Amino acid sequence: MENPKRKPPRRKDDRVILHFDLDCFYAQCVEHQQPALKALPLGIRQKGILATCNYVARHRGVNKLMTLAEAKRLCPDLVVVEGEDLTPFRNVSKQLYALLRSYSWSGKVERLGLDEIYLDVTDMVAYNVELLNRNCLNQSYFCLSRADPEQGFQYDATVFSGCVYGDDGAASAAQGLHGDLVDNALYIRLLLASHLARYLRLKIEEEGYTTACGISTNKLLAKLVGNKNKPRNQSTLLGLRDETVFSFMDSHGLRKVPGIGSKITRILEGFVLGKEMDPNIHSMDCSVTAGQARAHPSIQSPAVLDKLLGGPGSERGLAGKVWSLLHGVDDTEVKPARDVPTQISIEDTYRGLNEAPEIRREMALLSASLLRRMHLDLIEDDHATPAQGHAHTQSSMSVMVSRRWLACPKTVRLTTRPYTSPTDGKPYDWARASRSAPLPSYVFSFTITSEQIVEKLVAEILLPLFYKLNPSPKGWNIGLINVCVTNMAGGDGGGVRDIGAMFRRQDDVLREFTAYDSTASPSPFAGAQAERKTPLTSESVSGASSQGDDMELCPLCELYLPRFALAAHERFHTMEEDGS
Ligand code: TTP
Ligand code: MG
Repeated sequence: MENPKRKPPRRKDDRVILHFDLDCFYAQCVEHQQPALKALPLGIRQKGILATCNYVARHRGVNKLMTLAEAKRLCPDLVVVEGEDLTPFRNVSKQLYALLRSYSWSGKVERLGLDEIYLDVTDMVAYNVELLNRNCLNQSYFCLSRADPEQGFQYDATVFSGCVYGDDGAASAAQGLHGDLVDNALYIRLLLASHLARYLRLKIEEEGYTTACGISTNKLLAKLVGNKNKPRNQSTLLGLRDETVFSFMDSHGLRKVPGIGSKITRILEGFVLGKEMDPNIHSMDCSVTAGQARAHPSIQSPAVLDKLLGGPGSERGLAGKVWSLLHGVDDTEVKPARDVPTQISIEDTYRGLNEAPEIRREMALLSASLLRRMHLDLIEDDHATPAQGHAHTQSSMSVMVSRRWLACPKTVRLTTRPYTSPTDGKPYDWARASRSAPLPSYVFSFTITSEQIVEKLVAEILLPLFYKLNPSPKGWNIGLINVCVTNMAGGDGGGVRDIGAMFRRQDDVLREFTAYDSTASPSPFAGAQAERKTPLTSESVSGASSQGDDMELCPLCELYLPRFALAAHERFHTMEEDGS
């Protein structure tokens, strides 16, 4: 029974949200290239851990983020493929994002990391509810285009597609026994959405990839319910009553609720269990459920939560947000699709670089990767007669291909920090500092080679920035270098027509930024779309097994990982934040 004193936050159910999550994403990308691997246990390696593994391997006890040594012990015939270069994964991610986007009417299509996509399909579902013929539900037609009634698919509206989760007659709904529910507007909307989800999943399968999908009325619930049946399946949360949604939320471990991080988990766990939590126990192992926190007799309102979670430096409105999440309430919008990222960055970590030639070499490697990323994300190929003013054209057979920059970053920023060992007791981002400069226009040239661009960029821009950041002639002990391009021009869809003019204007207005020290930043990745380029050397791999206890805490999710694997893992978080 609900405590009569507590007033649950109001949940809005007027939207329909789909959440797609590609199955064992990196592994699927590799299998797509080499189909023979589908039948074998397959792991994708980044440094000494598995970024992911396919479901054949999972059935053999192998898991995501397992060390390679442990995975091999469990599954000696595991096929291991290198996954350091994210380019093929990014390409597939872009391809599938574009596919789903092409079906959206509202343009609300948001990427989370490389393999998750939210779609707000409220408008498409509402339109098709209007088209329903209640006398002939089993021969319904879902219209995918308002302009072209022939674009669509047939479906049986007497039954949900896929799994149905919840206790509002979910079992009967799954078998097509609607009863009176057929007159319930939310029920019908979710039912139609389940068919749309299936259709879209099949379209993704036509491209060669399988997904899990969650269907609900907000992002939180859609993501959580999608996890219920993986891989290659879908689940609808049929939450017609508050109690259904509460009991669904209650069953999740606190730390499994997106938006409830390790710090909040620890505080709530301590409060619910009435004891100080051991900071050495991992928050992922928290035994307290969302339900225990929600139903705790002393947690009656956001005001109580505020006393627990508030305090100096805490996020504004945090208690209200957590209170809402515990009740399955999440009003955040699915963000409209964006053609270009706001910034692109690439970084690597080192065990203390001290020599100028190594700094120059690493900067060249990072710059080359950055340039490749810029080409991938910011250049568009037009397979048509090129318009006047395009920077470069080339003819291939009779087809003219013109390339153009969709957007041009105007600023380059260099960030470094010294190497610290886990035993130093220094925070992860200790003494991280940055300097920026205008990005020179030759970076966008199609006429000089990438190697030439990289060489000029390092010599003329990055090294001078480096020496400003690290003026002492020796003892740099560099632990991280990050190169970032930002301040995008032309990302509004129109592209950049005249790069020369843009840079002439830019030279007039841009001056070099001053250095700043971002040690106070709570997250090393705040707002960045950083990619860690972690070249795998044989030393670092063989070092993996010998490092034994050299474990480090991920500052974001508090997973303990081998130190050598942390960079690859953090890169994953960065993508999660920015949908790179
Ligand atoms: P996930 O969606 O967490 O995993 P997955 O798609 O491999 O498996 P599932 O079927 O359970 O959804 O992450 C997506 C990709 O991100 C994954 O294929 C590999 C990569 N990744 C990392 O690089 N580092 C990490 O720490 C994690 C968790 C994932
Ligand atoms: Mg996935």
